[in-house]
Amino acid sequence: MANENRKNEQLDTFRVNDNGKTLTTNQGVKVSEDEFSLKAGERGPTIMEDFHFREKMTHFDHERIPERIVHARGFAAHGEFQVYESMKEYTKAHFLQDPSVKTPVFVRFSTVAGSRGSAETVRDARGFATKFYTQEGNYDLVGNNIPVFFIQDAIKFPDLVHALKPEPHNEIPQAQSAHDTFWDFIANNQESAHMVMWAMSDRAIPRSFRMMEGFGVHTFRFVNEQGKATFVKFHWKPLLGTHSLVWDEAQKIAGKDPDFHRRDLWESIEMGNFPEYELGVQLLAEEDEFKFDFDILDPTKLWPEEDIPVKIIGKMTLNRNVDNVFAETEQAAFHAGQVVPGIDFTNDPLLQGRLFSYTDTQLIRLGGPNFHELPINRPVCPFHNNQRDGYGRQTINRGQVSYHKNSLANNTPAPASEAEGGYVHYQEKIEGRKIRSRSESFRDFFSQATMFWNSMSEPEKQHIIKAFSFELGKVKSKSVQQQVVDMFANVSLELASSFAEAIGAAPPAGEGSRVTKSSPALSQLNTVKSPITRKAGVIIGEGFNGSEVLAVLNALNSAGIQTEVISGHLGSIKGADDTELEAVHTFLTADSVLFDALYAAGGSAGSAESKQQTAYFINEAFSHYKPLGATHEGISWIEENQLDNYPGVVTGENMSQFAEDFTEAIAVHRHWDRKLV
Ligand code: HDD
Repeated sequence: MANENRKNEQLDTFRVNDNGKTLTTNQGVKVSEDEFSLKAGERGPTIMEDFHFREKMTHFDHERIPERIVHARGFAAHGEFQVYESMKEYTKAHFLQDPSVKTPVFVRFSTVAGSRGSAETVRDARGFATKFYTQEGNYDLVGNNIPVFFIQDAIKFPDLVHALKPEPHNEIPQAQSAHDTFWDFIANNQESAHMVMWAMSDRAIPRSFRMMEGFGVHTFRFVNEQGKATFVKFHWKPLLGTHSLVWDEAQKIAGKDPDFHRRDLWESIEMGNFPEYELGVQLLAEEDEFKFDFDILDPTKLWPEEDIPVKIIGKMTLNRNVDNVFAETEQAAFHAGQVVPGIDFTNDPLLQGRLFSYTDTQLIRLGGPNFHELPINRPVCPFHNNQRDGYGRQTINRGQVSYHKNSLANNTPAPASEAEGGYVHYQEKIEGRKIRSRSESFRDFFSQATMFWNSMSEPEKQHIIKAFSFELGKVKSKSVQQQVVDMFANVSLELASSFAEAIGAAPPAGEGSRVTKSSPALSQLNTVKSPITRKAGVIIGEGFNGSEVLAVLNALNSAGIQTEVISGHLGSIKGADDTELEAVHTFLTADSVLFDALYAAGGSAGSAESKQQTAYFINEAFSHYKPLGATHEGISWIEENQLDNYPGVVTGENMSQFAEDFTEAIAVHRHWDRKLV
């Protein structure tokens, strides 16, 4: 049976609309006055018996809860998941059996380092946490947009996070890794090399939550009805492709619109442009566990897609925004250990530690053991056990019995056998001594970091060099800088020498890497290119060529491109033929960094200030390698700035041809072959 609406139906029982209602206290007593506290005389002191004042103030005083220790800044949406074909051969997980079953999902995207109010376009990994409300209970796939992690053992997680977060003596810098303690940690924990390469790449500055991949990171297990296990790695692949900002742009957006990513997600869903991601799995037979030159339990390693292909097995569509960010997004409690029958863990020492940490953190963050009763966290299937009481308990468990085994309630609630759907842990044979150490098979810290470097296109390599140069340029300790230079010589001499020079460090001491392997799937140059949902700013002045510009806008809109008009003032801008376009931005309220492309549509160039602003907008967009289009008087705006004749700069006299060429240029995303002078 499809359960597509179950979560929504369940949430509906908790939804309240206060609009048009009478104001009451939390006890339901109607309130007669909400502006003045009860006083002894008009100019006298407030009186204790003012229960409305006391309740209102007490509630307010307690409105904040601790933010997440990591991933504090996040945004979420509801949706649904459907498998394309039954995965019965590999897993008995119910939600992966039947293509007609729609499983409700809730996905929270996040940055890692920043506080709850920090900017969203910072250089950082992005969290990609999915809660599947399956008929067999909640399954959480708590992943990132980077397929590997900084450390191999969870016991180092507090150290990593302490080093990454603002430094404790002055709480600087916010939401950034560009400081001494982070890089000191990296240089002294060299297993981090591979993830650092990703973090310094374009992956760490995504264009949109809708345009980034997601990864479960760890190796998990699928288990089928026959009890046979298969190793599995999970991937989310965005249908719009994987695209990034450029660093200068990302930093500017952080100031111009710190909510850039949530606004993008919110608006896309409101407009019906539902973000879609395909679920992919890499499958590995148990007998092949030791066939690789890395340990498949090591979370600093990925499985190259060219060696172990990603099998696409289903699709997730995010189609509904939350009603209330605190109630849903903030109170959502994800846990890497929340699995359903058919999905099991491996001995990855990072995963094992996560299995403890997530429940523990919710206890402090959500104030006690009943966080599973919060509407967003409730499973859509029934749940029964002997757990009782605790802060904020909502369930009214009836009856006398709250223990197992019992006779007074016929020994219920009773455990289910495996055949009845009871979760039975995979019976892996384990032998070993208790020992605090790391397997030798986890020792190679650099080969895959080099593979990542080898897989990058030239512009991507340049971005990585610049990112290292920026980050280490902010580090004050010369010793730390040098340690990092020497460390990354193990990845690539070219890389380490380039940023050593940029930061004034000594050339690297190492010999470089002999690894020649590359994995084309890692380069974003090979991603899906699409104009759909891209945002083009249309710079326009009074007296523009109405019918022709409208024809261009219509053609762009039909290709899926959103257009928003920017002009010297808000409101109606009149064309020469009395056509009107609504300017929704001025040069003051918008900025080129907030658009994927600019179209200089002509009309009067306006005041000297407007002319200057137009030049600023198009030059900035150009320097961020963005597509520029121009028709009519707009062509001269481009020419005056000597930006014509560059790749991705499209000018045209024939409107339909122009619209077609400009759409193509927008689909390319960024024109790296535009050599900047
Ligand atoms: Fe974690 C939150 C992803 C390692 C401990 N983690 C958190 C979130 C994501 C991840 C997406 C935010 C969930 C949400 O939106 O509410 N974490 C990862 C990935 C990891 C990883 C992909 C490595 C593969 N995490 C990791 C380790 C530990 C933690 C090794 C500790 C042993 N993570 C936490 C946490 C958080 C968390 C402290 C903070 C808030 C929360 O759990 O609910 O428990």
